[in-house]
Amino acid sequence: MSIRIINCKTEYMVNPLGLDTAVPRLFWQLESERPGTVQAAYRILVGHSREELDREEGTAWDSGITSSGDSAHIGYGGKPLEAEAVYIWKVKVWDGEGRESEWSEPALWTMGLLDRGAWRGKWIGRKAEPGVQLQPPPYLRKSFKLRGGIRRAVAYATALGIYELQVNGHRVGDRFAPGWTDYDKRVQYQTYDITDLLKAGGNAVGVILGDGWYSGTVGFLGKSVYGQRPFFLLQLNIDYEDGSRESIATDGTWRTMRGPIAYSDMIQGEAYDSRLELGDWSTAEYGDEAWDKPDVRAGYNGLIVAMVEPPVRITQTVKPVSVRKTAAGSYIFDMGQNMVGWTEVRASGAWGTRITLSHAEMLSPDGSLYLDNLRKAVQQDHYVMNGEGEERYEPHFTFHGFRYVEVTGFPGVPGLDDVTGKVIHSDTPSAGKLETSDEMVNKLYSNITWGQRGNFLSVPTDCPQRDERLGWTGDAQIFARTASYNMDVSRFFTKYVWDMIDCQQPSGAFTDVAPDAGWIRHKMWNTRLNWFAPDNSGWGDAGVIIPWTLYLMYGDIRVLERHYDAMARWVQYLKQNSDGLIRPDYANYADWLSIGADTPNEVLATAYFAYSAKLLSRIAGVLGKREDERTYDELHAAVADAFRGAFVDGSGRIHGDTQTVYVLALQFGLLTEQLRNKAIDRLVADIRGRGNRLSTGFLGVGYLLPALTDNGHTEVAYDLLTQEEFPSWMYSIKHGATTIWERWDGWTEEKGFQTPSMNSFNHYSLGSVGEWMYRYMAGIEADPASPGFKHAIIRPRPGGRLTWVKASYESIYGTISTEWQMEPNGVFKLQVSIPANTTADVYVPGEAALVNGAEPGISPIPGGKQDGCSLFRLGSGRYVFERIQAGIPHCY
Ligand code: RAM
Repeated sequence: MSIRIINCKTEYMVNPLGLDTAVPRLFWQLESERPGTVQAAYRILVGHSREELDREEGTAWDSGITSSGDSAHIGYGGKPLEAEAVYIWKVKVWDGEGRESEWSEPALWTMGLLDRGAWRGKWIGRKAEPGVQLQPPPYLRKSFKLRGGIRRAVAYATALGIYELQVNGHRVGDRFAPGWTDYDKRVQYQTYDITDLLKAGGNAVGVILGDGWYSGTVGFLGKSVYGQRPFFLLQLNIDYEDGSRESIATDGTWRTMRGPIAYSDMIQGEAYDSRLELGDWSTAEYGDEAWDKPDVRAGYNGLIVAMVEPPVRITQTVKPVSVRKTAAGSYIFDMGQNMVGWTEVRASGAWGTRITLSHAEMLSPDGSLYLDNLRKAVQQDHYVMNGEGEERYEPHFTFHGFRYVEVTGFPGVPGLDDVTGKVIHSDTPSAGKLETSDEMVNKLYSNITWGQRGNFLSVPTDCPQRDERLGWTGDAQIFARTASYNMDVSRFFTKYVWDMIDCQQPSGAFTDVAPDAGWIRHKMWNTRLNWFAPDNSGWGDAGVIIPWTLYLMYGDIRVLERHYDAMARWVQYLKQNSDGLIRPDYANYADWLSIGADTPNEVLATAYFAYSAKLLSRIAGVLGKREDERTYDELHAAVADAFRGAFVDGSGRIHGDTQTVYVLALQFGLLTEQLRNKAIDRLVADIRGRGNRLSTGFLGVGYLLPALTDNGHTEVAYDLLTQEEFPSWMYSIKHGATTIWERWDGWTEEKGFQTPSMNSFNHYSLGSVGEWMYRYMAGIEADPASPGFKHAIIRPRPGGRLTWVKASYESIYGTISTEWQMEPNGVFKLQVSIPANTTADVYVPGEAALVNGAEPGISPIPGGKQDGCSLFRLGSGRYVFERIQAGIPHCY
């Protein structure tokens, strides 16, 4: 039985191009049938070619045989990395008994442009058409001749705006590049290897340039937040076999024209007239004599950094489930799923026929599209046909949140095949799977993941349909843990932390939305309306909670190191802006969208202050900053003390007396042992008193079920999970929800739709219960002492009406899975799989034994009985446990 090395990654990616970090981190996974496999040593070779590696040479780095169990986050330790160079690497390992693996398959990364001077091009765009509100996206092109013998051609591209790149008529790259950043501070560039698309002789590069977030509409913050119109920057470096180099870069010699797109705006939709198409405009043969000179921008003062976030892509297509003709003669398609992206329409018809596609999440009672909740967003795309055979159309720089599509002007009668939904989001690979014996719980899980798909688009947005779509930090933090079980969000959140840092205020305050995009200004203007809070508890705290989540889930220490000072500034700010460690009550989002329970702002704010201090202490500990660790731990204790003094009375009642105050006080360590018990009693009494209903909003909801389970009330947690009466998760499902709603009462039997000014049906925050489903129901828990699931805590909590649960999670070390069944005869079975080079503590309810698995005969660790569970300390392998003594139904 041998050890194999699989899934070699660099900076969390498979063969990434264009890195700009001086020390890329390497990852690999081990695979072995031998139970308890651990890595004892590794050797990494990094060179410039496969041949070199075949000779077992690492001209860039030979780590030598290094004693270490680490197989993730191994920092490159060789010669200084050179800009644009290709690095190929492989690794082999030795296990605890000295057995040697084969070399891994070679993996690679390339470096990008490392200094500003390497960008020799100019930012180019097209002058605005006078008097036109929504401008047509410019087309830009350049043709050029190349010699034969091209060895390698790499394009580095970015935009202030968003771009679609074409080379010799072929589309290159993904959607919505370069993504959303605070363009005043930084823009990301993308790297494309286009060697195969170029040829000796004539070549051409073409670009369609959209406004995107840069100059288009950003939520309700208006148009042109960062600039008036978009600009594009490209550096194409061509290396020949003979060692010479040629470069093509954007400059005044390019040509520009408007094309068939009249406008394409994220919030306003698109209009496209196919009669104005430009033909093969991105090929060398195209005659661009009639095209104009581009407009050259003076320069750009922000940073141009390599792409951190994963690209936005179409990840799947959706077919409509039904279509219905309306009285007005249009057709309404039901996609069967509230989704985000756009529709592609297929039609054959006469020249000049105008087809309009309108998108909405819901239908009004009369069966028409429910558009009121879109506010000022126009989720409409218009297409004018050219009449030449079968035509297909999909928009370019816009997206919509919808389940229903109304097609107006279709020539003839459209069939289900004439409309296709395209799902777009940041391509964060799926990481988790979860299935249970209960169909409604499965649907809830599906709704949670669709909410993530719909809202992780360059930044974590709050909603995808109305004129908002902003990176609300509070929403992001409460959902971050759920998100990272569902999908690999390592790079997505690494980038989002940059967004938060870029708009951290001089005071130290983290903002409510990131990128800020003018929200702070907007808010200050609203001060007149008494609406201004310089920070919002639970929102700003995302600046500490999200980096901590990246550490917990991926073992990422770099993010902690890099942003430590910023996090410390936030905690310092909280301290300075409090009175005797009690925070003011201005944080006016409170426990946003709670239902029938108002948590006082100052209670929430003080609780979150304590939590940020606590996490910062742990982060300081991870970074070896012992003094800070102690200081912030003491600060946490002092804030907790102040919290009790100000808000908790002798009977254990916490000011506000809401579920959220108890939940946060319990989970943030604010109570004494005695007060904990009282808080638990009050929490449970409140839930029971409401007929097993919750009342939590965004800030409390994520901690609600964990608080119950951590404190011996798993049954109450299950009662809430499967509650079908209003307000509850299942209430929305009973009424047809396919995504998580923004509000518990987004729609009710009594009142119908909630106020349209704020009623999204695709908002992930209340879906933060996904975290509990993985960590508690399925029992796959991270261990902060050995993060990234190097050591896992497996502790499933059976309960409620569920008879089985099956879950898996792709950790950076490999797949962890759990599967439990509660059989009618009371027998409880648990199957667990632990990846190589990791260990786990497995808690099985009651008196349990290993009945089958990697090493039969393994017994619970002596004295390992904990909280009514048998505890097994295990290495990698597959194991099956059974409770041998029936009658202890749950593990608390
Ligand atoms: C709304 C959104 C968002 C929330 C803020 C406070 O606009 O619902 O999710 O974070 O308000």
